[in-house]
Amino acid sequence: MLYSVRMRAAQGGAHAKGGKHISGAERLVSREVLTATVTTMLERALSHSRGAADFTNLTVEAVPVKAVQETACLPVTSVDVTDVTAGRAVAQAELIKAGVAPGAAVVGIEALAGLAGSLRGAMLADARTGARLDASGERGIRVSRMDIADEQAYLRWLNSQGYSNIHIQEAIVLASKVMSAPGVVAELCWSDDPEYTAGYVATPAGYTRFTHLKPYGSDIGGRIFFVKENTDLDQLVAYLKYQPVLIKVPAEEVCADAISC
Ligand code: PML
Ligand code: MG
Repeated sequence: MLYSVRMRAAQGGAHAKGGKHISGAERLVSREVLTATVTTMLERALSHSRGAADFTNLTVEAVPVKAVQETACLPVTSVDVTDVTAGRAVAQAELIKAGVAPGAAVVGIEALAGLAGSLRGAMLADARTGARLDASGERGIRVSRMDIADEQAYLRWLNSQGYSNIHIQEAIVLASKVMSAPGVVAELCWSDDPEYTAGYVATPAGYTRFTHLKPYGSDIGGRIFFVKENTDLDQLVAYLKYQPVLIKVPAEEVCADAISC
């Protein structure tokens, strides 16, 4: 048995009562690490750079191992850009390369940039027009029930590429699940953490990070998933929310030196 652990935290009351979204997290873990996972999530909600939560919802749900699908982790590339304008221009080009229509890429970037507050989940948009497809409003569609299959191997794999922060760790897992979903062409995301300016475009071919997609100090972030025409939206949303998925990193190189491996 595995356990889906989900946290969402807000300040000024519960999300449904107008509280400001502070933090959210998702894990899919074994019984051995369940208690520690819950504690870490609670601590995170209480000491977040977006503010201390006064409402935290923690859900723990058993998931039978036979229900879990596996999918490959996306390869990661980082692109240094000088500022937000340059970052958004290259992100737009990456979306178009993945099959998002040029106009739809512009509409999607504007939709994220025009948010009045952070989305807890993601917007779904038509990859031909950029028009929003879901009716989840300010909540967005929350991708849930996913984790990395082997955390230590994942951290080694990330570290070997110079990546160590929690934003990257979590975002690659989420994006890898999203790219395994039926009908998704690409994802655009930038962080809601005011101290974190990076964001990314994910496509089925990989996860490309841009060092500036949002101005420093802004606490408005979110995600938008561009979806192919004729996609069954109910099926897609059910997959994103409910299908348990574990992400597998590439097998490690065999290494003679056990210490550095
Ligand atoms: C978030 O955690 O708020 C989203 C993070 C997006 C960017 C992660 C990265 O640096 O690749
Ligand atoms: Mg965040």
